[in-house]
Amino acid sequence: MIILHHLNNSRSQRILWLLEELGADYEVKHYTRDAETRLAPDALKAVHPLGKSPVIEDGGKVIAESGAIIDYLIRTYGGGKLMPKAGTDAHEAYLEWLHFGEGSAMLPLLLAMYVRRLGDAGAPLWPRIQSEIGNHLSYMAGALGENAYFVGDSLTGADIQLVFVLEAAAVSGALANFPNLETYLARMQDRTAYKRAIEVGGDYALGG
Ligand SMILES: N[C@@H](CCC(=O)N[C@@H](CS)C(=O)NCC(=O)O)C(=O)O
Repeated sequence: MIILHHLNNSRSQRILWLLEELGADYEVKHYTRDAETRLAPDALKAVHPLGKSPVIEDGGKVIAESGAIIDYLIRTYGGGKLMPKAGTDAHEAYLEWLHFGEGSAMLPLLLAMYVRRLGDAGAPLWPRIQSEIGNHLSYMAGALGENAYFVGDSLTGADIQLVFVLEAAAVSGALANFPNLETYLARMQDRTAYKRAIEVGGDYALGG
């Protein structure tokens, strides 16, 4: 049985959504952020040395990093669904988006979250942070265009990885200039599996 170590209000919501899309059998172990520091409890370090979420356990394997978890779960339990066939151009695009979500897009969004706490001291950093957020969102908006999904004509793991990025961007109002991303996000959040995952995960301030 797959075990998901789930932290409230976190990227782990991606994995819950994916497990619901897959219709997989899974168990959730819930962890709650410290009310003041917003950090994960130490108990997560007993599962994986980084002490972050998401982490899954499956058949003796412990896997961290949402992109790696999405890739593993889809390859193992997807039965050909939720990713393009390996060896195709679409599969290369799929992998690129999976990595882009955490490797590029999240960095300026996280910087924004931290630099905001610096008040005036952070002022010199804002132009670069904002231009990078805009750069990533314009790239995503241009690639998505009027398509329903980021890759191909059905949901893939890339959409699951990227929706969290859009949710994080929406918090600061950064999506307002990108109506196609807003429409796409609302459509993804309206999926039955997404909504079921919210019920299972509990407290999730980023969703809708
Ligand atoms: N790149 C990792 C990031 C993991 C991560 O930073 N998770 C956050 C939650 S969104 C976390 O566990 N933070 C709590 C802490 O650092 O104490 C992934 O995509 O899984």
